[in-house]
Order: sequence, then C-alpha cells, then structure tokens
Amino acid sequence: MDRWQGIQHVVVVGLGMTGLSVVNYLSKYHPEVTVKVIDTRETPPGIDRLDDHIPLHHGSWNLEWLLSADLVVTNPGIALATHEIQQVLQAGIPVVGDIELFAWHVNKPVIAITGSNGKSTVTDLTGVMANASGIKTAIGGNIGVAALDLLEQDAELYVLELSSFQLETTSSLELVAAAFLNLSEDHMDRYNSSLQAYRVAKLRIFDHAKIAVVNADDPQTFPESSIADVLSFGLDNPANYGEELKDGHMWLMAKGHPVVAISELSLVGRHNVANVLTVLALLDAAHIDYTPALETLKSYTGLTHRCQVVADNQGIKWVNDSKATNVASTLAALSGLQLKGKLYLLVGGVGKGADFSPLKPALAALPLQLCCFGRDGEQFMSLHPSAKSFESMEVIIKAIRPELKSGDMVLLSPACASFDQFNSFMHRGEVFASLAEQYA
Ligand code: UMA
Ligand code: ADP
Repeated sequence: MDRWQGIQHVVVVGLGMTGLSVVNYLSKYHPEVTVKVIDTRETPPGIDRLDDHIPLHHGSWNLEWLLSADLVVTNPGIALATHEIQQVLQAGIPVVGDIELFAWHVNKPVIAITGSNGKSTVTDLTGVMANASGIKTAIGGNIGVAALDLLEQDAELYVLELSSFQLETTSSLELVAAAFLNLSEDHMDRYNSSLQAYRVAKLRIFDHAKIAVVNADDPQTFPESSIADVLSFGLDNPANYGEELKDGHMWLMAKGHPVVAISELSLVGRHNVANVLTVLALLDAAHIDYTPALETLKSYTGLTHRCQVVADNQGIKWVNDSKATNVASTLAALSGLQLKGKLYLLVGGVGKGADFSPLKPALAALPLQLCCFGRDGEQFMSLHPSAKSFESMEVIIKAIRPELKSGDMVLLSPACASFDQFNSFMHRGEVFASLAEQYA
C-alpha cells in the first residue's frame, strides 16, 4: 500500500528534535511533498537548524495552514486533545506522529519498549546486547534520538523506546516484539488524572506486535486483545523469565534455562533485575542468540542520570538519579539503597499533577533529611517531619554540606520533571554532578 498516495501538503506541528527529523526525512525520501512547520513557541528549539526554504510559523497557531494540509505530523509533546488539532481531525485530515511515518517506511525488524519506568535502560541494553550478538542495531525514539534519524544507519534491527505520547499517534507499527514494563502514575496533567487513559495509550504498542512481553507482577501491562503471543517476566510471580536459586546463587532464568547469576551483573537494584529479564525476553522473541553478548551484559553499568554514583569521598556518596521523574522511579531508588548513615534526599520540580503520598511510608522508615526544591517542592513538605524547603539545588548543597558525615548519602531522585529550573533531566543531573564534584 502506498501510504503517500494523494498526500501533497504536509504540516509539521512542533519543531524540536522530532519536527526536524520529520522535515529532514520528508526532504530526503518524499521530495514530492511540500512541507510547512508550525510551532507555538516564540523560539522553537532547532530553529537554527531548519532549512531557510521551509516556511515556518512560530509563536502561535496557524489554522489556515493546518486546514489546508493533507497530513499533519505532530510532535509527541502536543496532545491530540489540543483544540486546534481537534479541528484538524474534525475536518477529516489525518494526524500522525513521527513513529507512524517510521512505521510506513521501515522494512527491517523492530522491537519497541514502553512503560512508566525503565524504558531507556531496557532499550539501551537490548540494543547493546543485539549489537554484541553481531546484529547491526540502531536504538532511538523517546530515549533522545528521533526514530526517523535512525533510518540513515541502515540497520538490521531497530529498537525503539516509545512514550505514551508517541503511541497516541501511532497506529500501524509492526513489531517482532513489544514490551510494556510497568504502569504507575505519570503525566497525569496530560491524561486528566486518568491512569486508565495513560494505560490505554501505552497498550497501543501491542496492536501489531507478534510477541508481547509483559510484567507478571503488574497485570496492567497485559494486552487486552488476544492477538499477540505473550512472554512474561517477573520477580514475585511465576513467569517465563524470572529468578531461581541454584547452588546457593540466584540466577536469571529464561524459559527454564539459567542465563547469568545475579551477583555477576554490574547493574544494581531489584528494578534492574526486572529490566534485564525483559531484555532477555525481547531478544528471544526476536530470535537473537545472545550467548556472545553475555560478558557485555555482565559488565553493563547502565545509563547516566539513573542511580549513578557521581562522587564518593570521605565515605559520603553522591548519587545522581535525575531521571527519576515520577514517584515509582524514586521508590525504586529508595528500595535499592545500601545506606550506612543518613540520607539527604533532594525532591521537587514539576510534579505533573502527581500524588506524592505513596512516598510517605518508604520515607518514614529512613534516617532522613528531606530537601524540597523547585516549583512543586512544597507538595513534599508533609511527607516527612524532617522536610525543609529550599530555593534551588545549589542552596540545598551549601546548607547540608557542613552536616555531612561518613556513611551519609546525598541522593537526587526528584520524582518530578525538571523544566521549571533546568532545560532537561540531563541538565539537572549535570548540575548536581558538578555540585557533587565541587563539594564532595
Ligand atoms: N511545544 C509547544 N509548542 C509546539 C511544540 C512543542 O509548546 O508547537 C512544547 C510542548 O509542551 C512539548 C515540548 O514543547 O511538550 C517538547 O517539545 P520538544 O520540541 O522539546 O520535543 P522534541 O525535541 O521533539 O522531543 C521529543 C520528546 N519530547 C516529548 O515527548 C515532550 C522527547 O522525549 C524525545 O526524546 C524526542 O522527541 C525524540 O523522540 C523527552 C520526554 O520528556 C525526553 N519524553 C517524555 C518522558 O519521557 O516522560 C514523554
Ligand atoms: P524511562 O526511560 O522509562 O524513564 P529509565 O531507564 O531512564 O526509564 O529510568 C528512569 C528512572 O526509573 C530512573 O530513576 C531509574 O533508576 C528508575 N527505573 C529504571 N527501571 C525501573 C523499573 N523497572 N521500575 C522502576 N523504576 C525503574
């Protein structure tokens, strides 16, 4: 089927990494279509990299452009519920995202991963292991490399991290295997506080998947249709991919076969055991023999900004978990703690409409100084008697530094997005790491 038949005028909504990748893709593979870009921001990111010949309307909407398009391609950050996008849909004009364009084009196997937490870790490790197994693999999507840009790499396999935002505008992505890692509250501002609406967006990953990889400990990850074959991973429930005690050691098991002893992994934390089990299930589902990649698996230490020790001096550990942008990821960090002294936990930022009260029981059990900062920092103040409010991360570090003793840990695991005081979670993590280096 030629998806492009009858499409002459494309309007790209939202520049940024996604919009630029769409414009570049169209000019390379579909030079016959005309492209216009709308971005509601005064200074859209990427404006300096947009070809001068592409008409750009920025700072507001342009309904005339939108309603004269044959196809509208939206940035994942634009909700379909947005009034202007609803007008486009009511006019019968198709609205898709960059992942849908990727789906129309790709002719190699694709693996995709969604979930509330662990997507980037699982996506990266799946790609790393597939490459180490001799398969030329490209990874991208929500992890920070636009999917359409991967096509340049001419890979044998694509591994995509997909957010619920991206899945909302994707309807024909065929997958050799798809994983839904877990579901917990996030992006409630976008989903009108409905966890079910957020889940339904994520479940779209299974629509055209040959094999669904689900979390036996989290039934909300199970597909509702019976189309896909299902593999499950689990820490607490019986699953195809789980753990077993053998000769005094806990092993990761793949369908009854021992793969690696957990003590041999460099990754730490129970959540990472679940992540590795998912990777094994995905690779098996894609028929990849990962035996040559087992040493790579053992030495894999994970991505930066995820429970990463950035300084360790005088017995004081400084841990950057800036990627903890929701409650469940902060809970995962707390459950994996190996604490000898007091914990100085830095929380706050943009709360995205979340309920932070599930943190309360986990915090109650800890020798803790809770340090709250950022736009929604006040929302954490009732979670622990030690809570104090600060202007910024730097003010916190300056205030707590004289109190720190050997055995203590300073942990940035903010349970919030970063956009109030930083450009991104990476920027926030870098600021923390440089403060840690300065004050450690
Ligand atoms: N925006 C406007 N007007 C516009 C266009 C965008 O106000 O016309 C705003 C929206 O609020 C939007 C924000 O700008 O949320 C982000 O746009 P952007 O230009 O920064 O986006 P990209 O650079 O294209 O990045 C997007 C993903 N961003 C979002 O989904 C918000 C990136 O995920 C992704 O890595 C990239 O595409 C490549 O696929 C980031 C993210 O925060 C990391 N994702 C969320 C998450 O992981 O929780 C879902
Ligand atoms: P995502 O791409 O879904 O945001 P990441 O792998 O970047 O996932 O990890 C984000 C945060 O969630 C980090 O703080 C990390 O320590 C934590 N995390 C990673 N895997 C899991 C998991 N399986 N369950 C809960 N938290 C996790």
